[in-house]
Amino acid sequence: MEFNKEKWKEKLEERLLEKFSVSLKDASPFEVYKALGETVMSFIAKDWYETKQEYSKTKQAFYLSSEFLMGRALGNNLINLGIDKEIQEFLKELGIDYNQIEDEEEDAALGNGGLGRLAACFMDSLATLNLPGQGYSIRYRNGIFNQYLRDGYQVEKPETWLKYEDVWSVMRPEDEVVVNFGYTSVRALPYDMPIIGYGTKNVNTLRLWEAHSIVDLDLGVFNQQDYLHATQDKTLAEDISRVLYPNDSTDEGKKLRLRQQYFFVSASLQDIIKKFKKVHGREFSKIPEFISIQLNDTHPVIAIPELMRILVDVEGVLWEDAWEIVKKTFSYTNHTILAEALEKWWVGLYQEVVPRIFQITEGIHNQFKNELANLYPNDVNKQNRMQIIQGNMIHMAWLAIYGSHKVNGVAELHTEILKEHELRDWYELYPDKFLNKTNGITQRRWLLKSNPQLASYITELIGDAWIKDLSELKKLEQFIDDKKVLSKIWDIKIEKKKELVEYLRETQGIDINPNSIFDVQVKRLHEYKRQLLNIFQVYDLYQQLKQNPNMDFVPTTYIYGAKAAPGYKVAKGIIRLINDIAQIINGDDEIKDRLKVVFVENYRVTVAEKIFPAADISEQISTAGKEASGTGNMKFMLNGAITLGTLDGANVEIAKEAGEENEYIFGMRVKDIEELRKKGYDPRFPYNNVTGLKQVVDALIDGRLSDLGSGIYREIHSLLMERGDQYFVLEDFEDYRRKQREINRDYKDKISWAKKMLKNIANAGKFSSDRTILEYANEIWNIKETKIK
Ligand code: Z15
Repeated sequence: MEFNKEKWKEKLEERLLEKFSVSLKDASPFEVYKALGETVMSFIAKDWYETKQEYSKTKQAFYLSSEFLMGRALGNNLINLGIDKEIQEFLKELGIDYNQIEDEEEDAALGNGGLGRLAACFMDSLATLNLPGQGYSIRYRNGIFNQYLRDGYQVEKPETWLKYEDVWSVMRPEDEVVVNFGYTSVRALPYDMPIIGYGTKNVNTLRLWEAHSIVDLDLGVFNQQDYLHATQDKTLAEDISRVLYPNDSTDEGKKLRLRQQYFFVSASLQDIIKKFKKVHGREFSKIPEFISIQLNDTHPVIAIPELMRILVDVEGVLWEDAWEIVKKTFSYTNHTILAEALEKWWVGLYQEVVPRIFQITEGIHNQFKNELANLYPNDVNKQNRMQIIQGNMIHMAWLAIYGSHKVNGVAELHTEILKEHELRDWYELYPDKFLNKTNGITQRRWLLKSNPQLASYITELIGDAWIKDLSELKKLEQFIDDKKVLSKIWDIKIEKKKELVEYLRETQGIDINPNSIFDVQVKRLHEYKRQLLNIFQVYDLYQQLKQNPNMDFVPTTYIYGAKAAPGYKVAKGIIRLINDIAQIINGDDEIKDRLKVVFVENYRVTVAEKIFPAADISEQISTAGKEASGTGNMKFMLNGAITLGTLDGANVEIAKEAGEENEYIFGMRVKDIEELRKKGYDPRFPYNNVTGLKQVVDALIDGRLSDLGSGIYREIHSLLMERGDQYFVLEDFEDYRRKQREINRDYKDKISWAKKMLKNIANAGKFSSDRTILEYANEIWNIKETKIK
C-alpha cells in the first residue's frame, strides 16, 4: 500500500476527534491505538470487499478450527501493508512512541498452543499467496487464561481481550444464523477479521461466531415470570462462546465443549451452503467443485453429520448422493497420537445435545459397519476396532477418516507412525487417503516482525525475496566462511538477548547476563514434552558447580515459559519445581551470574516474539514419537538458535535440512523406545547407574526441595520410580546431559557457533507455512491463486 503521510494524518485526526473528541497531540496511547486501527480498517475496506467478491466465483477452502491463536494484529497488519516503517517515522515526528501504541493491544489468544498458532500462520500464508481460503471459529469472550505465579505455583486469571472492544472485528448481523440443539436454539452472530496478505491487495477473512439467545429478539413481550426464564436462557446461550477450554492435547468430554463444537460447525456450514446457493442454486452435486473443508483435528468433525443433515433433511438430497458430496468435500488433519487427545463422545451426552445429529451419526456408523462386514468377513476383531460407535462411545477420528477424502499427519515421522501404528487398519483400507503435510510458520511474523535487525541484515545480503519465498534463505550459505557476516549475526543475537533482558527486568525484576548462553524451552507444559528432564539437568549442573567451583563453564541462563492446563496437577507441580529450583540457584551467592533459571510468566504470542530471536539453544526434548511436529522448533531455527532435541516430530526434518552436525541430537529414537518397551524398561537402572541422577531424583522427597506441602513432588517421584517413567526421563538423562556439556564447550568458539547459526537460518526455507499451504492447496483442496487487482 502506498503511504501518504498527509492523508494518514488527516484520517487519524478525524478519527480521534470524532471518536474521542481529542486532538492528536493530546491523545492517550490507547486513543491513538484505536484510531490507528480504525484508520487501517478504513484503508483496506475496499480491497477486502473485492477479495470476497472474487473468491465467491471460484473454489474456496474453509479451515474449521476450534482455535486461532492470532496474537496482536496492528504491527503485523502494518508490516503486511508495507507501511510499518513509515507509520513509525510519522508517529515519531509527532512525538509518539510506536512501541507504546503497540502495547495497548491485547493478544487475540483464542487458542492453547501449537494447533491454534498453526491455524493463525495458515491464515497469513493463504492471504499472502492470494488463495481463496477462509477460517471459521468461535469468538470466545475469554481466550486462554492469563498466568500468574504465586509461591512458584501457577494461578489462572480470566483473559479479557474484548474488554475495550476489538478494532479488528466487524459485526455482520445480516449473516446471522440459528443453530438448533436438542432442546433449544441459539443465534450465531458472525464477526469478521481481515487477514491482510503481505505485499498484495488480497484481504482474506477469519469469521468468528458469537452465541446469543434467540429470546433477545423479543425480550419485551414477556411477563414477569418469563422475564426471569428469558434472562436465564440468555445466559445459557451466551455461555457457549464464553470461554476457550484451556487444554492442549487432552479431551475434556464436557457437554459445553460439545455445544461449542456443534455451534460453530453448524453456523459455518449454514453460512457456506447459503453462499453456495446464491451462486449455484440447488446444484448440490457441484459442492465439491467449489468447496473444500479442512477439519483441524477432531474438534470440528461433527461437520460431517451436520452437512448430511443440511443436504438430506433441509435440501432433500438423497442420502447416497449426499454421502458422496460429503466425502469429496472434507479432509482431516490429525495432530497427535496421544490417546488422551483423541476425542470420543459418550453416546448419552451426544444424543442429549444434538439428537438429530446423533441419528445421522448412527446412520453413518451403520453404513460403515455393513461395509466392514463385507470387507473383512473373517476378521471380527478388525471390524470391531474400526467401528465409529463402540459400546457407548463415538470415535470422532474414525468418523473423520471415513467421511474425508484426505487424511494428513503434520510431519514426516508423525505421518509414518500414523500409517504404521495408530491408523494402520485405516491406511490398509484407504492407502490413497493418507498424506503428509509438514507444518510451517509464517516468516512475516516470526522473522520480519519479531526480528527486524536480522531481517534487514538478511535482506542486505540476499535481497528481500525471502519474505515471500523462504527457500531464498539458502543463498546465505555462500557467506559460511565470511567472518564479517558471521560476527554480524552473532552481534544481532546479542542485541536481541539484551532486548529480552530488558523486558524481563521490567516485567519480572530479574537480572540476566546477556553474554550467558540462553537455553530456552517455551511450549505448553506436558509430561511428554519433558520440561522435567530439562530442570533435572539444571539441578545436576548446579550440584557440579557447587562441588567444582573452578569448573570451566560458560555462564548459562535457562529460560522456561509454559502454561499448564488448570486441571493438570503434575504439570502444575513441574512449574513449581522449576520455580523452586530457580529460587535456590538464583539466590546462591556462590553461583552468581554463572547459572540462572528464569520462568517467564504468562508465555503467549507477544512474548514469544521477544523470546525466539534471543535464544541460543532451542530445547525440543519430547519423548520420541510423542510430539507430532512442533512449530516452536521452526521459529527458533529461523532466528538462528541451535536445536537440542530428540529425533521427534519435525526435529527430524530440521536436522536433515540443516545437517545433523549443526544440531545437538540425543536420546532414544522411536525404534529404541519400542525395543526397550518390549524388553521391559526399569527406571531403577539409570537411577542406580547414572552418576548424579539418584541425587537429583531423591531431591524431590528428601527435603532439599519443597512443594509447600501439596504432595505433588512425591507424586512426580512415584510416576518416575514406581509407575514406570512412561516418558523415559531417567533413561534419556545421561545422553541429554552429555549434549548440554558439549554445547557449553562448543559455544566458546564463536566462529564455529555462528556457522551453525547461519546453517540453520539458511536451511529454514522448508519450514515456511507458505510451503505447507501450497501443498494443501494443490494436493488436498484444489484451489487456485485468485489475485485481486
Ligand atoms: C495441539 O496444540 C497439538 C495437537 C493436538 O492434538 C492438540 Cl488437541 C493441540 C499440537 C501438537 O502437539 C504439535 O506437535 C503440533 O506441532 C501442533 O499441534 C500443530 O500441528
